[in-house]
Amino acid sequence: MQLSKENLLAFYQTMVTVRTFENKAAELFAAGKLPGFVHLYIGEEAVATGVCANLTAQDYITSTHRGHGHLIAKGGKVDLMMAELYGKATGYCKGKGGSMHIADVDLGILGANGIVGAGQPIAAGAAFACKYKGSGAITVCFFGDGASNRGTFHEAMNLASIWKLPVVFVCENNMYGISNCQRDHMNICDIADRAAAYGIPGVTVDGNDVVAVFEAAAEGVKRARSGDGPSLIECKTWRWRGHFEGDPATYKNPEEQKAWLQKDPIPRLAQKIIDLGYATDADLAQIADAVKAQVAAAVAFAESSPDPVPADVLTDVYAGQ
Ligand SMILES: Cc1ncc(C[n+]2csc(CCOP(=O)(O)OP(=O)(O)O)c2C)c(N)n1
Repeated sequence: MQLSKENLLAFYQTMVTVRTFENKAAELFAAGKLPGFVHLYIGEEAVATGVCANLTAQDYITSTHRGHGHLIAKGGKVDLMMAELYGKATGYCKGKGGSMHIADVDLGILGANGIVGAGQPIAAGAAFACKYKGSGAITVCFFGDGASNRGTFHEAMNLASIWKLPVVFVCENNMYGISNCQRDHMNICDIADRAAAYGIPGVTVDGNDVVAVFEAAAEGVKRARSGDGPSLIECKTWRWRGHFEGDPATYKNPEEQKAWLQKDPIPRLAQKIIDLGYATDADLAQIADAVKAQVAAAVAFAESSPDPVPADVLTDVYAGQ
């Protein structure tokens, strides 16, 4: 598939926004400015970007504890996200959620989630609602290799299959569940093979190639929209950072880490754009500068925002109701 100049430049902008937001979050966390845990998606940007480029505002996604990339790719606002990371009253969850609990239902973002695998049944439920209402919308469920070992995965895949639900399961196989390498936590190489157990298509793609991800997702989305039911896409990728900020990741093989850093999805896309004559280095630098300014503005917004007040501690939560 030959994607247009507009498509590829939009991919670039999204991937650079995710990377810039996350690099800034790493810096802020190290400076002690962000309360709570932060799990970064650096290196995995092509997955969220390629998948979400197939979605409309009406479609839904479920996310994970590593959700910033999914949220940005689905249209989440970086200033409200940054304020949430800071725990400020202007954040997406008014400062009560932090990095792992950002949602924007108006944008179809059903929530990042600190419980591994929790998004899978939520995605099946959202897809059931779409089918029941005949809305034409679909749901994408993002999850990791570790989460594909949970019962929620098998239950959601089975129900989605028998009910032909409009859902695309996207496994981001970054090869680690915390410090546990995929080689040690499952006896298969390709998680996409698990689709066969549910009678649905399963495909493995290079998760660091945004165009390959886009194309695989386009197939899954087409199938879901046309009423043929779910599919499973496994995107092989790599988490550059530790499991969470502060984790030195000493369990990773340094040679493997080095090899994956060479496969950085962003310069790879930049090279493609330049080779096709769609933009110059200077044009791409201009995009990166604009994104940097946007993220700097998000930090300024967060830093100048008020803290939540103690009187609001029980508002917008279910406690006591
Ligand atoms: C139900 C549940 N079990 C365990 C944990 C602790 N935990 C947090 S992240 C994680 C690993 C998740 O690995 P994976 O699904 O591959 O996602 P990745 O972190 O690689 O993106 C675990 C076990 C949890 N949060 N929820």
